[in-house]
Amino acid sequence: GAEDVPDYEPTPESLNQHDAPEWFEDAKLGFFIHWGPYSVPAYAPPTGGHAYAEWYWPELVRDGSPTQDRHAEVYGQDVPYDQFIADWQAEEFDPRAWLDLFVDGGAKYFVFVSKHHDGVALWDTDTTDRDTVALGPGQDFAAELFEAAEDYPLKTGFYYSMPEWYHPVGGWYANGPTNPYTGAPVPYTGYTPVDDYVMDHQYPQMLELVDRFDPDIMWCDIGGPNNSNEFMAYYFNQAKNRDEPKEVTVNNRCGNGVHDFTTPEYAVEPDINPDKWEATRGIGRSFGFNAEEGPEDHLSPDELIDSFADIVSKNGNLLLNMGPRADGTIPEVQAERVRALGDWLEINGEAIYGTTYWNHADDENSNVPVRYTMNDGTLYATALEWPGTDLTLSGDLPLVDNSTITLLGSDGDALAWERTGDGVTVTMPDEGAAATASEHAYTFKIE
Ligand code: FUL
Repeated sequence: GAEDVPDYEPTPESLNQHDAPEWFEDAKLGFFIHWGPYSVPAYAPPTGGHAYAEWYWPELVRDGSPTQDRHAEVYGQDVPYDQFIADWQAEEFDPRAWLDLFVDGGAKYFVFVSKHHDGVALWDTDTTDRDTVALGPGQDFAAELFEAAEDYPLKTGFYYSMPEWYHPVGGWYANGPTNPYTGAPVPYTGYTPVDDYVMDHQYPQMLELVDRFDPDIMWCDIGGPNNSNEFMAYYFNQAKNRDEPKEVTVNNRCGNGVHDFTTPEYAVEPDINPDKWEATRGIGRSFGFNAEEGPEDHLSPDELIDSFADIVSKNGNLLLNMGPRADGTIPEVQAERVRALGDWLEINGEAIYGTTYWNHADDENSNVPVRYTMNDGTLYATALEWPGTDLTLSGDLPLVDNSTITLLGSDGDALAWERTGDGVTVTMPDEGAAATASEHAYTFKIE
């Protein structure tokens, strides 16, 4: 039991004994939410700037950027970034609508951006007035979301940006930006003076998130100066030493060289990586909502599902981001993609949740791209395209005489198969029968 495990010490050697929990390995899918003052302009240029709309502020103060020109036109050149905090009304914010969508999409967890690099905290922090309760929306979004989440079968997580771009002491680009037109310093609204960025601000904020909201995941970003050894020892030990212990987990961006899992961004591991990893990206090119993007900038359901099957076959999870509008609603193109994934998982989820990777992720012998997963004695082969009349698979499949191969979601009849040369040939059912089973990718259960 967990109580037999000695307490973690605040050293990388001790903290690296901690691993991604089984629930995280099994979960495979989480949704990420990037929502903040940057959701008000909801702008990133199609070219010539940062594709991430949540990077609006540094783009705004970058001389000659497309964001700067457009900002002057739409808002006026003297309007500082912080005006968007005041303008952010969040008038349609409904945590249950988000949580319902997470569940419909098949997620087992979510990660909520508690504070991005702009330094605006989305909870009622005691450390500063630069938060959404003292300013702008006047609401404690983290509290509302986490309270509502108690009624949902979802693990919970926080993203937390370790540095702040323009925090007056020891931020990332310390000493703040100036207005590019006038050279005047721009405000850091709500700033509460501190001596030591890490010990008076960052570390207390991270402890607040844990103590008030009890997240299952702490997803740091950027690293840099930190007190993460102390933080992680505290986080792991309080989870382990309570009456009903639970297992929490951390990513690899807390700045202390410790991780339970790594986090490739807009990237996927080329092959199986036994060290647990979680791919993250937006459905489009940005995390924060970018109103400039059209449907063609977003993953199609087919691309999304194929990529997800690929990730899981290589020991990854997918943390897929949604960027709500400033009012709190999730744009339909994003919701649609998420529901397509959920529909696919309704049929094919047994090849995903709770599985592990197999001997190889893909199949060099198959006639269409295939990805494998394993659960106890059952092997799953997911064909990313409809194979036609036959599906050919690798000769190393663990098939014995009475093994069966069935197509998930079909009528369940076992398909004829035979060993042929170097491989295995499976006779496909007719497309009509299978099309009712699933769309986008087709899972064969081999037992
Ligand atoms: C990055 C950030 O800079 C992006 O804005 C986003 O939050 C992504 C998940 O992490 O490092």
